Amino acid sequence: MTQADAVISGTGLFTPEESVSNEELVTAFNSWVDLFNSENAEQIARGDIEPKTHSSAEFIEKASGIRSRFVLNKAGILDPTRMTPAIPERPDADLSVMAEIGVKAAEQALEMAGISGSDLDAVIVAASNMQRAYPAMAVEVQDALGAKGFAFDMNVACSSATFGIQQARDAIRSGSARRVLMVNPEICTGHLNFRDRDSHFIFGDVATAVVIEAEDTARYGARYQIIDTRLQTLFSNNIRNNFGFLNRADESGIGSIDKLFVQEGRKVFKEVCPAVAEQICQQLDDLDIAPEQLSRLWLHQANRNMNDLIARRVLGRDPTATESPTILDTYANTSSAGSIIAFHLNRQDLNTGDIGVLCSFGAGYSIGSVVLRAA
Ligand code: CO8
Repeated sequence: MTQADAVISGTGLFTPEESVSNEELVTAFNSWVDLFNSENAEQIARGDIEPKTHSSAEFIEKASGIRSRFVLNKAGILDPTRMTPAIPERPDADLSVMAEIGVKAAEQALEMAGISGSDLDAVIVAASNMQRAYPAMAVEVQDALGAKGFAFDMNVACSSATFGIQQARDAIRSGSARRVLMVNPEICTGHLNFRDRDSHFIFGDVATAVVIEAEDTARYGARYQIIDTRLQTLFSNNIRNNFGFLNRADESGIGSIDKLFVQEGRKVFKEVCPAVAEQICQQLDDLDIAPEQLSRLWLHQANRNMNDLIARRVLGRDPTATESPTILDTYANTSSAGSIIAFHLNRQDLNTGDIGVLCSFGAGYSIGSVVLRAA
C-alpha cells in the first residue's frame, strides 16, 4: 500500500435553513401543470401542444430515494408562477452568495483542523456552477478568510470535490502548497428546471469544505490519510447544461431548456454504475486492499438505487447502512458536495487504520475515487 503524504484534517458543512419535502414540491409542480393546461387549453384541444402531466411524491422516493432537499430559497421554487429560487443580486462590495456559504463551511473545517485562514496557502472552489466568470469565487473566499498564496475555481460537475482533493494533494506533493482549503458551494437549485417532471426533484443546495494538509505539519483534528486518488473522464451527452457566455451570441437559444440541467437519467444510471464499480475495484486491487478490508464507502449522493448497486459490486454483497451511508434522503443530490457530506457525517465510529473510499460520479462523465485511512 502506498504511503500517505497528505491528510484531510478538517471538514465543514453548511446546510440552508429551509427544506422542501417531496409533497410540497409536487403540489407546486402540479399547480403549475394545471395552470399551464388551462392557459393552453385551446392549443391542447387542437393537438398543437401536449398537455403537461402531474408529478408524484411516491415516484420520486421510489426512483431516487429522495424525500426532501435543503434550499436557499423555498418561496420562489414553490411559487407556481415562478418555479425558480429568488436570490437577489448583491452589490460588488458584498460577499457573493457562493462565497458566503463556502466561507461558512470553511470556518468549520478550519476549526476542526485547528488552523486559521492565515495558515492556508491555497484555496480551491470546486463546484458544478459558478455564479460569475471572474473574479474567481475562490479569490473571494481567500480574501474573506485572510488566506495567503493562490486561489482558483474549478468545475468538474458532480466530481468537482474529488478532483479538487487530487489537485490539493498534488500541490502538497509538488511543494507548491502545504495547507489547501477545498470548498464546494453547490447552489444546484439555480440551474434546475423546476418545470421538468423528469428532474424537478433531483437537486438541493449546500456547501462543504475540506482542509488538506501535508501530513508532517497537520496539527490535530480529524486525520484521514489520502492513500490514493484516481480520476477518470469519459465523454457523454447524457448530462448537459449549455448555459454559457456565448448564449447571447445566438438570440434564438436564449431561455431554452438546454440552458438548464438536462439528462437522460436511465442511460446515466446504466452507463455510470458499472464504470464506477470497476474503477473502485481496480484501484483497490492495485493498492492490494481486499474488499473485506473496506470499512466505508462514502458514495456520490444522486440515487439510492445506484449506490446500492455500486456498493454491491464493490463489496460482493449487500452493504449495510453503516458501510454505505445515505444522506440523499434529506439533502437530495447536492452535486460535488454529496460524498463530502456523507464523509463529514459518517466517520466518527472509525478506528485508527480503518480504510474507506470517497467516490463521486456525474456529468462529463467524470468519476473520482479517493482512498482514505483513519490515522
Ligand atoms: N412523477 C411521476 N412519474 C414520473 C416522474 C415524476 N416526477 N418522472 C418520470 N416519471 C415516469 C416516466 O414518465 C416513466 O413513465 P413510463 O414508464 O410510463 O414511460 C417512468 O416514470 C420512469 O421514468 P424514468 O425512466 O425517467 O425513471 P427512472 O426510474 O430512470 O428514474 C431518475 C429517474 C431518478 C432520474 C434516475 O434515472 C436516476 O437517478 N438516474 C441517475 C441520474 C444521475 O445520477 N445523474 C447524475 C447527474 S448530476 C451531475 O452530474 C451534476 C451536474 C450538475 C448539477 C447542478 C445543476 C442543477
